[in-house]
Amino acid sequence: MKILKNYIDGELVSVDSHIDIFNPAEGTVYAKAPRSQEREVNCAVEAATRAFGKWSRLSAHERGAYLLRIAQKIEKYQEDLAMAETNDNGKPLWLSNAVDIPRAATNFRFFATAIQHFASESHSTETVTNYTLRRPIGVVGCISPWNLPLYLFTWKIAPALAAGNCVIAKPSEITPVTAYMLSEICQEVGLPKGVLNIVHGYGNEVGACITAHPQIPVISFTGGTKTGAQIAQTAAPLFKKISLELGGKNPNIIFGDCNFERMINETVRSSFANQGQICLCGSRIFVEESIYDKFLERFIAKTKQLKIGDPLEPDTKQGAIVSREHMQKVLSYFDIAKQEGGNIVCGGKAFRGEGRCEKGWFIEPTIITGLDVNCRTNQQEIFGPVVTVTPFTKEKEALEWANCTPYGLSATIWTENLTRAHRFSRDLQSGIVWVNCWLVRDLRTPFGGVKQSGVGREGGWEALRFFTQTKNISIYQGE
Ligand code: TXE
Repeated sequence: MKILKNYIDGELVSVDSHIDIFNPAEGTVYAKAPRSQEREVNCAVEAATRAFGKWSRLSAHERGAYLLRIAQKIEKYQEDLAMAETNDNGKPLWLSNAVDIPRAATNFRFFATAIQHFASESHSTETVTNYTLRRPIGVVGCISPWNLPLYLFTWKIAPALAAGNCVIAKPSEITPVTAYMLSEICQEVGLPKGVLNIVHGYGNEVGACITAHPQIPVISFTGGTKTGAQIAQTAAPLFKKISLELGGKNPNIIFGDCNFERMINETVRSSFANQGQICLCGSRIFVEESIYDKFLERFIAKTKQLKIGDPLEPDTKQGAIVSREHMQKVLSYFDIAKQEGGNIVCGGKAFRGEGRCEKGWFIEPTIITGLDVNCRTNQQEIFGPVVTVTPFTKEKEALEWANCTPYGLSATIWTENLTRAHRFSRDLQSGIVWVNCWLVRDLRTPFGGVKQSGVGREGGWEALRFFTQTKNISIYQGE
């Protein structure tokens, strides 16, 4: 059994108490992660504080060189990392190979080079020149979830390090293995000790300690909205800088004039990719009445073709759900939807795997119709392979329904009408809008949500601004 360790002050360190790590496709324990406490967080903060002086004074080029070496090693160990991600999370191996691990390497590569082009402003008058410094802040906390484990973990760590900070990072206790492998990679590339510290453990133990720690003035968090609210509550009186990337209940609005074939293929993906466990999945589908019947028929037929089961099989489209608890949460919504008057027209139950996957946690991709837009199923984040489909007749109605949840992370629109696409994009209450596409991610663009989907933006310059402190210097130069 693999026993993971913390990565503190450049060393891999054991603790006495452990958390069971499950392979969700088998439903069995296959690794153990440290159940760290305040003591480990304190050691990590001390190490990071010691490392900060030297690390923050390295040139952008020197820091970038370390990050590029990490990127190269992630690429070198791509196969092992992808296998580990799949065993930990349940996602299909081809998906880990195609998306999660390459993107983790790209995160390091992107910010290693971005920092070398990062500049600050200068504002001059005849008599005074202002210039603005953007300084590294110190020790920052990065807390990430289980749905895209190494991908989201490195999406925070890379810009934080590039900007010259030292990091205390906590991966999800549900999927910690690739974070552990990243600590081995950091040792291999000789990242100076204390620059990155990875402390494993439960959210309400290690996560809460990181959030409350007086020497961690910055917290970057991705996870559930409830947890985000707790973090904000702890961080606010300590005046910490926070970035919260939280839940979503994203609309997918389909007009009759769309490119149908392209839309239907992408809608299957935006509904069920990663078993629907992506904060950007379009879980509320609104379809113009004129194509509603045709859409539903094709959508159900295509969804039924998705092969569920062993994530290691190359033709599996739907792997396992990340944990038993999460599977039960998702399944509970099927009863809720029925009570709310919904019709389950596809899926709606757990799926039994075969062979080694007999005891795994699988759910059939599920489509529900006939629900009111304000019911729980349409308002709460389910975060599984579940979508609702609702017909609309007027554009105004579609917009109102798209905006009628407490969330506002992303939205997708399908139309060939350019003016409508612009008008809708402007009026949708969300941080990200995709028109005739989904999950196109350019790392230079700002990423984040409005309303209860979060605070702050990640990506590109936004991330580098977040992880730096501005200071304006005003110099009088004579009349
Ligand atoms: O997330 P949590 P969970 C949503 C999704 C899911 C729900 C709960 O709806 O069903 O959130 O998932 C750490 N202080 N998303 O329970 O608890 C925790 O250890 C500090 C949406 O996994 O928010 C983990 O590292 N940290 C989402 C991270 O926070 C705490 C992705 C996320 O865990 C903490 C995942 C605390 N008090 C779930 N409590 C998205 N939008 O991408 C927990 N953590």
